[in-house]
Amino acid sequence: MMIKPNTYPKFPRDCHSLLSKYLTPEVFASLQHKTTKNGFSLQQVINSGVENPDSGVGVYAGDEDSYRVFAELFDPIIAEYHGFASSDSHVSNLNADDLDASNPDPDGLYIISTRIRVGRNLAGYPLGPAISSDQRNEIAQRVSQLLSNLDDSLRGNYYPLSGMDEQVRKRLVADHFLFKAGDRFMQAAGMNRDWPEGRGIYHNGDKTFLVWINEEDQLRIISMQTGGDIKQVFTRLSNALGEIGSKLEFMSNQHLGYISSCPTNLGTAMRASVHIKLPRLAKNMDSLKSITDRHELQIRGIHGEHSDSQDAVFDISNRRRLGITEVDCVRGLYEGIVALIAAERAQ
Ligand code: ADP
Ligand code: DAR
Repeated sequence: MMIKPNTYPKFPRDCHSLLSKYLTPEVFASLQHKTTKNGFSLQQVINSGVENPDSGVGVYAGDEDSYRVFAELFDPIIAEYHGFASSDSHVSNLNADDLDASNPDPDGLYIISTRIRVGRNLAGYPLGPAISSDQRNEIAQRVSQLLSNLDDSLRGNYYPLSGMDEQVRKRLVADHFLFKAGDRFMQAAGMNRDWPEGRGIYHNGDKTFLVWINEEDQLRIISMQTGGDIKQVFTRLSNALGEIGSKLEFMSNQHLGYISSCPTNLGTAMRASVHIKLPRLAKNMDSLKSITDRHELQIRGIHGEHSDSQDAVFDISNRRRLGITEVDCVRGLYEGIVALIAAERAQ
């Protein structure tokens, strides 16, 4: 269901989304009749946040042009979420040699697993909310073909979601390898169209290297393993990105770095996370949150976004992704985890 075009939306009083904060009547009047080169409208940009007033952000871009055409709305949202001004430029650094982050939990007392993912979209295509079924299928074919030629430790197979055995799918999701079905936020943004057609997962034999195709981004490139060897996870991802990035042109620009539909995933588009068991801090959430806030870390549940922690296991990850390099993202997670483990021991 789409909201009415050219009608200034009403947000409930308890709505705290960045959309509701920055879509003033003046911004709405200025943007309401504009469309991007792909015909993407303001109504499409804001639909998810209007239909889901519990959104944290509430907007999605339909293409790279959205960030230019609707800059009056996207820029203040990006500035508040990432602390990144419209005049700033993003710098990338995926050099693992620059990452000084040993395993913060060598005895394996706290960290269950480490996962680092980046989102990527292909230059020359619209983003998820505006892409056509044919374009989405073309991307799935091109990317799965490219992945089938990866060597050595990255070698694996592609598994389309269409036709996947339901028990296999549920197991992959339960074991944290596969994405859940598109949520209501993605639904309202137009990202679940034709689901599950054109979606799938590639993974190597031991599921330490995975690529999601056409979920929220066209690619989610993932390195993950049990334990806390953050540097090994980062090195695997960096090597894979070097190989894949030499064969595909990713959508990016100097200002916003790698382009994603959700503005929270711009820049590095990197989320570096650990699943960490903190039974003592779990009883003192104010203390836990003061540490994650200080280190600009985000707390998610063990099944990812919009899920709950279980048995004192938390998904802790970097919150900022833009105006910070990939090495900085991972270093920031490392420092935060060191602080959390010290606080857990001191409880
Ligand atoms: P994304 O990381 O792509 O933003 P989610 O937060 O929904 O998406 O997480 C996707 C999946 O990755 C979920 O099943 C989640 O449990 C899993 N996951 C995230 N971090 C880790 C981790 N450190 N170890 C194991 N699984 C993880
Ligand atoms: N539900 C949207 C998305 C926020 C960030 N998470 C993403 N992109 N998966 C919101 O505005 O809360």
